[in-house]
Amino acid sequence: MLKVHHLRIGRSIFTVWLLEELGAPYELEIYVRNEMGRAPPELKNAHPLGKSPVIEDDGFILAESGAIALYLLEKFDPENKLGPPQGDAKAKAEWMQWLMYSEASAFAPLLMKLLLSRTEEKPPVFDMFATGEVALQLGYLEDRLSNREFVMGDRFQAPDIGTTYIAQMAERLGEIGPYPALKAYLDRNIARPAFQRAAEKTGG
Ligand SMILES: N[C@@H](CCC(=O)N[C@@H](CS)C(=O)NCC(=O)O)C(=O)O
Repeated sequence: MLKVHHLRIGRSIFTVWLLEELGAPYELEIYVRNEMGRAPPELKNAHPLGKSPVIEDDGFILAESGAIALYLLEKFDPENKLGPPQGDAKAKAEWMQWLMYSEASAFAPLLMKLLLSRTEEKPPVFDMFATGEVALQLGYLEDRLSNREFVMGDRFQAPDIGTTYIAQMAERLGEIGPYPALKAYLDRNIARPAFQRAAEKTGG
């Protein structure tokens, strides 16, 4: 059975959420962060980078949430309910852009904010960059969601999973206040039964 190596608390809950949305069978191996908030060394037994998510499917090992999402869709979504549009190159590329956006553009500024929140020192070069970039990324999402229920339109699809992760991180960092459409989107998505099951099974 497909195994997910899940590090609490972090983005691999979103791999589990996708599996729950797809109704796919899986088992979980759960790891706990150390006192510095880092992964324990045992996660390196699953993948040399020692980061999560990692999936293991009959000896096939895969890391990187976006690639994992595509693999799971290919394997468990034969009716293509949550996957990319087929046959239209532009529509598919736009869908892929949104699948990758959360990890590629949105995440780094939020991570920088998170790290800055853990230290007294706030070097202006980092602080100003993070503040400006967080506003840019969250403002972009706010615009996108101000007239759409989900990032691709009126239907929940796989790119919503990573985007919800960004919204959740923004909320944890106290940054979501100025973005009501993003906040409503977050609340709507985490109320989904599949997310609730993932949260319960992983412990967050
Ligand atoms: N780009 C990778 C990032 C993986 C990653 O950094 N995962 C974090 C969890 S949120 C992690 O394992 N951090 C633990 C550490 O770096 O010690 C992905 O999306 O899968």
